[in-house]
Amino acid sequence: MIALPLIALATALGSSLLPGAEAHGLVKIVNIGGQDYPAWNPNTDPYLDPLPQRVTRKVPDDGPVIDVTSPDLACNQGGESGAPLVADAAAGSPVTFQMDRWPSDHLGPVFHYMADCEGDCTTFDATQAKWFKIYQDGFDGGLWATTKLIANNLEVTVTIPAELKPGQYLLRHELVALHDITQPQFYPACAQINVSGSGTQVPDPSALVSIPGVYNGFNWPDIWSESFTGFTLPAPAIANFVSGGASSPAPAPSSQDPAPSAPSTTPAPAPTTSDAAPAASSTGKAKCKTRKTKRSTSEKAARRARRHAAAAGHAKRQHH
Ligand SMILES: *[C@@H]1O[C@H](CO)[C@@H](O)[C@H](O)[C@H]1NC(C)=O
Ligand SMILES: [Cu+2]
Repeated sequence: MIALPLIALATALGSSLLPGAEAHGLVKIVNIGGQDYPAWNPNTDPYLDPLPQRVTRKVPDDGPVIDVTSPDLACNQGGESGAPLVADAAAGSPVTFQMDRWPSDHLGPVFHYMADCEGDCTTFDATQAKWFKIYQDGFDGGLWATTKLIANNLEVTVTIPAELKPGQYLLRHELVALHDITQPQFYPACAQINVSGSGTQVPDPSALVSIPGVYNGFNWPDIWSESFTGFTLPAPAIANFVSGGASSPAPAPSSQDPAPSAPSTTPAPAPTTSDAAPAASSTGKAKCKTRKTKRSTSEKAARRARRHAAAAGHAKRQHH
């Protein structure tokens, strides 16, 4: 009887001590144009010779980006420069991102953005991209998007806008974890896609945002607060498309400033005012930090978090 939990614990500890075993999550596979593409795996790919050719840009590890002003927010650390391959997909077709794992306590929204590479994605600097949002899922029916992702085989599917004009685009997948009320965590990853089709439209220039920039000043909620009832998604809204011709128009300069990160147009469904303003940090990458427990009602969650930390056996990463 007692053997089961012990075995479970031993297994968890054992696997976490293997090199590269981690406890947050990485994109494992991206299905683009009906084809599975393994994502860049920082635990194994860097050690292979020759280096594997991926359609996803590099990530250094499975940890979060925590500084919303860091260039790493675009496509993660190392993802500013291109991957060698671009995956073909038709406009209007689905793209599925599958994670290798995701901790159930890392609750938060899921976003997808795209950006025109203005030519060759393999040489395109992601920090210069003008992004438009094509997918967002926050908190609905008592469920966070990350919870739904876990229940959905660790997958989330987004559709390439059918009207989008052909060309090469970055598709940015992003999970945000809000379990640490002092510090939201961002997990971005970018795939390079060659969109085909007869579309002629471009995102409405007013929908274009810079990353970093998009979340500047956004007040992420205290999801553990008793008064937490809903989550107002950060701007921008899902992009509308307008006829835009053959060449990429220069993005309006006004889209560069962080203004779009104001709360979205919908009236706030009573978001909690978080008293834990995200502290600016000097580095983009961070370890998964301990969530501050400020209410006894959060004890259950805190215990969960401690279990998570114990199971993860983080010697170096100080997860929770
Ligand atoms: C992108 O797709 C178009 C249309 O299918 C094709 O002609 C072109 O060669 C592709 N480009 C790349 C870089 O794969
Ligand atoms: Cu984590």
